[in-house]
Amino acid sequence: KNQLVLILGDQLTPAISSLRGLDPARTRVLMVEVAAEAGYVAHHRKKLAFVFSAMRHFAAELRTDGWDVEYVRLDDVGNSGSLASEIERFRRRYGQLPLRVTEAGEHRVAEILRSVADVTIVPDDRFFISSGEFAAWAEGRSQLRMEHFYRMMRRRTGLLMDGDKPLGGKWNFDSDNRNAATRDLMMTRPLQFAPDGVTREVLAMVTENFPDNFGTLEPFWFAVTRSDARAAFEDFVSTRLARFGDYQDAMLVGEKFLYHAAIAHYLNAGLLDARRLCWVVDSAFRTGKIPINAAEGFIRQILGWREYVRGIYWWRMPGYADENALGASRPLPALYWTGDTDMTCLASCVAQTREEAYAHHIQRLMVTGNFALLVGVDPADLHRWYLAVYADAYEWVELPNTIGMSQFADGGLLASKPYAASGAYINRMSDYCRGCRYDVKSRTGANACPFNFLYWDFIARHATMLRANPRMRMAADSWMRFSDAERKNVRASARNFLDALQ
Ligand code: FAD
Ligand code: DLZ
Ligand code: SF4
Repeated sequence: KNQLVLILGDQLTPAISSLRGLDPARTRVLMVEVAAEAGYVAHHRKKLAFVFSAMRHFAAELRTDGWDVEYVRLDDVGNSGSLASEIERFRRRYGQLPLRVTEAGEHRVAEILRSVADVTIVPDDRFFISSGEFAAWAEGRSQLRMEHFYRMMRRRTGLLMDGDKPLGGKWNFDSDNRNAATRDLMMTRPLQFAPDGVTREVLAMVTENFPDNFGTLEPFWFAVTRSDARAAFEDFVSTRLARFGDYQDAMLVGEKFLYHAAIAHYLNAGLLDARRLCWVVDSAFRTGKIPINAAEGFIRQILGWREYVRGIYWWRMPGYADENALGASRPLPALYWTGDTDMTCLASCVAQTREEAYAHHIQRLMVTGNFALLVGVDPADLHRWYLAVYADAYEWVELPNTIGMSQFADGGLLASKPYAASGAYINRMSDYCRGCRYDVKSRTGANACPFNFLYWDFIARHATMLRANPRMRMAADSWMRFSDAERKNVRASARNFLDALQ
């Protein structure tokens, strides 16, 4: 053997660039479960089980394909605990083979890999656009807008295009995606898979090694192989995708997945391929199986948002992680871990996060994210929470969503306005408020929905900055028109709530 290839836990595809063109007879593949990756945040226990089980299944897949895989388990005797030290240990045992690795998805790990001796780092071409091409697109623009990026990507790929025109006559059907769900709709759940022997071993290991981590481990139902992940996606396409567009922003108590795909953890780990997903959905529209708002809504999330946030991550790191344009400094309230609050919306989102390591986009953005924005949580603290609790969380995708989209901590680089909203938004899009002890229609006082006075308190705190933003000026001006007494009441309600919060 004359070549060593390291495959990371989110590079689980035989099409990974590090293996391309290599001869299995002359290559050793190394995969390592290490304490450092399992511990850089205290990951949800379902996420840990998913990553380790998917890694073990992928190692088996590679062996079946003829690769010689050295696989180090977390609890193996001698496991030295970090990526760099495991590479070194391998070389001590088997000789100084040159290392080849696909670039890491995270700045922290990229730095580690760069520091290894005799290493070749190859680009990760699982994405529609490289980080260099994104930077070239972004450089020199006075303002970045996802919509501009997205149209450029539609043209570039031909997805949902008819020549140079968007299929369906417009680029974006977002305004058709704002229906509130009702209980009489038929809900299906994501496809579930029973744990096999490998997964059961991993579950036992996670139980043993991570007793204090957040999150319910069982029932564990995630796909951990490429073929099961594909089956989960095909099931989404045939049972939920047609309604994905209509109900993308809806929330219902107890309905954790609605019409969402629940595939981001498969996609980010490498079990699914973004190009294939988009072309399957493109073809489902062209063959009349789904409406345009479903196809466009789904493709926009992957071709648009997913690629856009990745581009911003690599363009702005490492400084991006420390941005805090609104000067927010409150430590993350304990309720994010305990779910202990009378606010039904927040309690539901935290509870399902604990059970499933999943919440859909609007729950992340408009409930947990919105609340943190309004009460002024330190964005770095919140970032560590999102990175820990979701099975799909890797820094390249989580950080820009948290720092940029949700917290406006980059001052408007990624998003054109802060996603701040009062209880009226949550009431419109969900049935949370019906069972809540707070009154979503009241603005102040002990029974008022906290999102209401917290929203106006946020507007008041940042009024000068918000007046300069065309999309927020109206809200800032409305605040100015409140009577003195009402302003005092709002600020007192907020103060009382915030004093009790920690
Ligand atoms: P669906 O709603 O069915 O969407 C389909 C796919 O589109 C997703 O699987 C995902 O790959 C992609 N997608 C949708 N929205 C986004 C987005 N804003 N950015 C990137 N990709 C998107 N997504 C992650 O994959 N990992 C994260 O760590 C993550 N952290 C987030 C943190 C915050 C504060 C917010 C507001 C959003 C975050 N997202 C993250 C984006 C989004 O919430 C999830 O991708 C989505 O909820 C995953 O569920 P799904 O597969 O059912 O998605
Ligand atoms: C997320 C994760 C975890 C929990 N454990 C491992 C591991 O033990 N070994 C490994 O190679 N990768 C792991 N990963 C994924 C890495 O953290 C991921 O490669 C980086 O976040 C870079 O994207
Ligand atoms: Fe959430 Fe307010 Fe509705 Fe209660 S009333 S569920 S706190 S938005």
